[in-house]
Amino acid sequence: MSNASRPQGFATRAIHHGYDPRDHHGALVPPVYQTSTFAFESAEYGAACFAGEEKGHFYTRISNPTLALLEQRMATLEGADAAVAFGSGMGAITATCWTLLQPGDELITDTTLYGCTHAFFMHALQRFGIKVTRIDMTDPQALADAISTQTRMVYFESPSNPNMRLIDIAACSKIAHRYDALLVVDNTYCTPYLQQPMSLGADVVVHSATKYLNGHGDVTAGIAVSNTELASRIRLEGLKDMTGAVLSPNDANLILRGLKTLALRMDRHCQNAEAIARHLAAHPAVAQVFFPGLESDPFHALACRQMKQFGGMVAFELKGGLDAGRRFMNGLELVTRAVSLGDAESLAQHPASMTHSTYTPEERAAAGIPEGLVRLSAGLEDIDDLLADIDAALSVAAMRIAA
Ligand code: 7XF
Repeated sequence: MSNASRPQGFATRAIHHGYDPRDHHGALVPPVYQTSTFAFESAEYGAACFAGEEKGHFYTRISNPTLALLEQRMATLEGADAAVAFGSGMGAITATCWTLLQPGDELITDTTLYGCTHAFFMHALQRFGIKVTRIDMTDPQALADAISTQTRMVYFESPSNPNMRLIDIAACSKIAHRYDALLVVDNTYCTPYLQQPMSLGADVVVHSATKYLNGHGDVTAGIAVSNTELASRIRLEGLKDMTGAVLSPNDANLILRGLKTLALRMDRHCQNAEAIARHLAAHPAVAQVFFPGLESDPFHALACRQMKQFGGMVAFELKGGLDAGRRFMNGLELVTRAVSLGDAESLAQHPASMTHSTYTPEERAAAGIPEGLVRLSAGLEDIDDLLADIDAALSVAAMRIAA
């Protein structure tokens, strides 16, 4: 096979895809087109751009060469034709839903979602006449029972934020497509390095690129990946007219930089998370660990089928519940108390009072999010330092239980 026709691997495409230095004065790193608007060579050319007859860039809210490079790279990494970049994950999610749903449609979703996605579905979409049905999608039969011709979209995260439930993407896509509903999967926790939902039948994959894709905690961004027709609609309706949630070219450049090390970073995130999960599972102060890499986890078999590795996120509950969880968090010195995830720094947060405070306590209970749950994003530090910090915080939490 010639070099040109040989398919390139994930890491190679994450570094090179869509860019040739020969087209840019030999610059190794793609230039950043930090511009809001673009000069038209004639009035007629400008009019043709607006009419969609010319493919040129004309305003950054619609397209920009730096954003286009990020979009091409994410499309190839997810195994899709096209992508649309956004200024946040919520920008990508809201623009996708506003574009693809209309009043009278039904959206079926899992009981567990990131808190603001949950709030958007329950409080915004419902206000505009879209019926939102929440079911336990870890059982695909529940989707088969709930779906109808009114259902236009099936939406879930796998693993879910924060309680690490896994959903069978291939099984749900078959059920959704029987009813011509679109399947949208939030792949933030996995990134395409660990899981490629398009290959399992998803129609749209959304991301908070704020997390692993950027990986350095200095950008908010989002991306929606799909076929060309859906991407064009999401760009021209959801991005251009409905949300205006455009990404800054400088921030797109930082994500392009982050993608170059995505494969390396994910390997280390996954190794550290697994070591932390096993350590917690063996600790007497810990009541329950949520991590699909543990053989005892109810989602272990599906994780082995659906994910390349088990991810960088761990959630757990201490025997002393909420109070012990708070003491644990306050006892941490190396692990940072912060929301967000996927950064070099390990982060710990309390879903019930932070990322998932948009749920009512009843909704959290129904979703299987314990009030005392602590969520850890395993960073890239030396594992011995992380385990020492976690152990010290666990003894702070346990000592007070004993007292
Ligand atoms: O708009 P953002 O870039 O913050 O992304 C929203 C989002 C979408 N999907 C998932 C699975 C997410 O986790 C997020 C953001 N989650 C952060 C967290 O859970 O820590 C947000 C902090 S409040």
